[in-house]
Amino acid sequence: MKGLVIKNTGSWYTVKTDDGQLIESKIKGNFRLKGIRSTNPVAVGDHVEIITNQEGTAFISAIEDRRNYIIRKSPNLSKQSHILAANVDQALLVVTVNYPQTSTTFIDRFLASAEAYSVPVVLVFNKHDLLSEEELHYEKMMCTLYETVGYKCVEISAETGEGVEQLFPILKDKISLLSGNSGVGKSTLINRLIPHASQRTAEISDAHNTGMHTTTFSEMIELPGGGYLIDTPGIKGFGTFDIEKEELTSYFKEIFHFSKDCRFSNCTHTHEPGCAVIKAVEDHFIAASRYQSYLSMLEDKDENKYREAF
Ligand SMILES: Nc1nc2c(ncn2[C@@H]2O[C@H](COP(=O)(O)OP(=O)(O)OP(=O)(O)O)[C@@H](O)[C@H]2O)c(=O)[nH]1
Ligand SMILES: [Mg+2]
Ligand SMILES: [Zn+2]
Repeated sequence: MKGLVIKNTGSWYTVKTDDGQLIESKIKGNFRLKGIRSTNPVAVGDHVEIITNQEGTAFISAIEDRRNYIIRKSPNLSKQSHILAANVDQALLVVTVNYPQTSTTFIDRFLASAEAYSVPVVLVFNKHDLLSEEELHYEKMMCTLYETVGYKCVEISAETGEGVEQLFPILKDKISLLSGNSGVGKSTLINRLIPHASQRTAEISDAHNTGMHTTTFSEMIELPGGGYLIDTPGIKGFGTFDIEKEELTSYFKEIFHFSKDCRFSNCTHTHEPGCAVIKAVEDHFIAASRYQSYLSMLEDKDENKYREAF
């Protein structure tokens, strides 16, 4: 039987079969994936083949080739990685101008790594209801900046439901990864989109203006209008450790655009004469915050800190 892995808790995988059954499955003992050294060879979003047994559970016997997958390096085992999700159509990055404040560096690093994985990103500005006039103005400016670069932005309040309907056509029939710092309202948004999901949400801690991690396993949640949302614990971005320094330019869309006019083809846009990127920053065609994020990623590479970027 064929199915889609929609949940992973420890060694158990919940597989939704093509005829709509949910079957708890395990990986066969000797099951290995070619070329990937991972702590979990199967991930949510994988299309698998299963063999059922008398107890009503099943073994996963084969896995279909992935269109893409998102990995995170295991914190302990340096050579191994953890697959967070496979076959992702897009990522929804939930950000907040305040409560807690999401930094532009965080957003830009996430966007750059998503570019590296060819995963389109939609920026979801949440907690609209909490913002002051000034913060709303800042939110608008951020939206304009990122729309100009080429990312779709929506402004919502997951708590009140304001603006959430803009997400329906975006999410329809797609597998969407939900990301964002802890406390920005990912679980609240899921509850809003899927009334019966009953995601646990956390009270934000006033003292630090940050939330607590309350989501502890990978799960795909089926949307009433078709499609799935993946709410994965603690994703701060994609695994970026295999981005080459020379490639970094191409992961910042507007920097890449201007870099074609740099005098040197291997220009790093830091000090070179005739650099069209630096000129574009000076002329305000490229936002200073974006350029700073680019420089900070480049610096991490220099110091070989890149592996810990997220
Ligand atoms: N006022 C307001 N509060 C919100 C909104 N969205 C979420 N919250 C609150 O913010 C807090 C954190 O929300 P969660 O949904 O738990 O955040 P999360 O992103 O799932 O956090 P983690 O699971 O830790 O990653 C909760 O107290 C929510 O009620 C919003 O749009 N407006
Ligand atoms: Mg949560
Ligand atoms: Zn340059």
